[in-house]
Amino acid sequence: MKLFKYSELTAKDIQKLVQRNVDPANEIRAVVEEVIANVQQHGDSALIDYAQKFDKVTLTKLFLDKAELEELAEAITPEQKTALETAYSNIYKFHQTQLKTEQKVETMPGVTCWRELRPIEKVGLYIPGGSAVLPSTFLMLGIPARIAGCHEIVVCSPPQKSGKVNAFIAYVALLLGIDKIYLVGGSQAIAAMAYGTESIARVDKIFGPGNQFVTKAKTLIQSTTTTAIDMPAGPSEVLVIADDTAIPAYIAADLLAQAEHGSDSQSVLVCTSAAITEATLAEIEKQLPVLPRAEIAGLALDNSYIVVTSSLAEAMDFSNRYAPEHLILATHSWEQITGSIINAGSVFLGNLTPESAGDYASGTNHTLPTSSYARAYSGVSVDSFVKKITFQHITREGIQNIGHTVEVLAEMEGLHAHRNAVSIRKS
Ligand code: HSO
Ligand code: ZN
Repeated sequence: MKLFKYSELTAKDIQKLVQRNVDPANEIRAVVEEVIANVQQHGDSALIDYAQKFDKVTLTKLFLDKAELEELAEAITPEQKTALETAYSNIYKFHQTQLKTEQKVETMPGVTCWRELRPIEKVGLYIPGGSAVLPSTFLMLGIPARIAGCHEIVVCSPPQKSGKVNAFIAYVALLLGIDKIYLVGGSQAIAAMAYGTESIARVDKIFGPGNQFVTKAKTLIQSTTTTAIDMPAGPSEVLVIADDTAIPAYIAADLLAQAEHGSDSQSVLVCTSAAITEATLAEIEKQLPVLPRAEIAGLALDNSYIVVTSSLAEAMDFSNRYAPEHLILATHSWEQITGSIINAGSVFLGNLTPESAGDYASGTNHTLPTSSYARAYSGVSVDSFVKKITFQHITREGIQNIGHTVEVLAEMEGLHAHRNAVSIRKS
């Protein structure tokens, strides 16, 4: 990991450090555009061809049904079952409180306005299955979709070598009451859910992380269809702020947990203590080589860095500029600095709160804005699966109260039909 001193960094250096995932794109874009066009033209048969080409499996049908999912789920151990169920229950509990009814507001006597939630009718969930299969992502997307009450939940996940999904994905489908999974991965899955094919329904909004091809497809279909997406997603990242009350072995473990996601992941340490920094580097040397994904994690660390600051305030300043997907405050003083967080996807407080807890089971969602999108985006929640529709009702008293104001404003804009729509009701 490269090491920088905050005091020696110019504004330009900082700008460079916090910049990531600059779209290398045109090659990826060309490939993805071709896939999208092909799926649009040839539907299911293109999907079967891509399963052969990219996933190296021959599919006789594009989906697994409930009986097949039940059979696959039998391979799961009681311990694994309990872990998935505990995660399910915590994530459900946390997300359920997000479904709030808002108060009606009487803005003037007789003029009442309010908002009501309605689920997005058809949603598409993309569950990645490349270098790591992520049943936890299925929980993180499926639970809020269920709580929101979405009518149709289309799930796509790439077929494994067996031509199926693994037992954990199958079990999560059953927990969620989802009885069909389409065996489609990559940008072709996004195209299928955005345009629809003979067997896959077009959806209103697509959710889920994925590789660069999936991400590119999500951004492309956004401008060519009326299907929305959850957020633009880049490689995963963590920023750890640490002081001399942090524990180097824990910091190293957190940085490595992030790094093992992919060689393009980024782990950043911003530390007020040179001694803790040094000890963390030594811990990384110790913990890295024994990881099964050491090679991937090592590559990610090459793309990662440490910034040494002279105070927690400076560290937070850097973090706010970076706008991390995950922010860990490895300090006893976390309560004093949470108020100064401006940009972050999800925050982990104190030495005993690892990101892994939130990745899997504490209750918060792990689908979060990356690549500094945390400046403007929130993570996935029940809100992401609903629309908020505004309503208003005006009484006879209300139209008298608001009428003149609207008439004057309509006059200002020279829109007389607007004025008349009020005047005609007032008299
Ligand atoms: N850290 C990832 C989520 C994840 N981690 C899934 C393990 N499995 C993005 O927040
Ligand atoms: Zn993770």
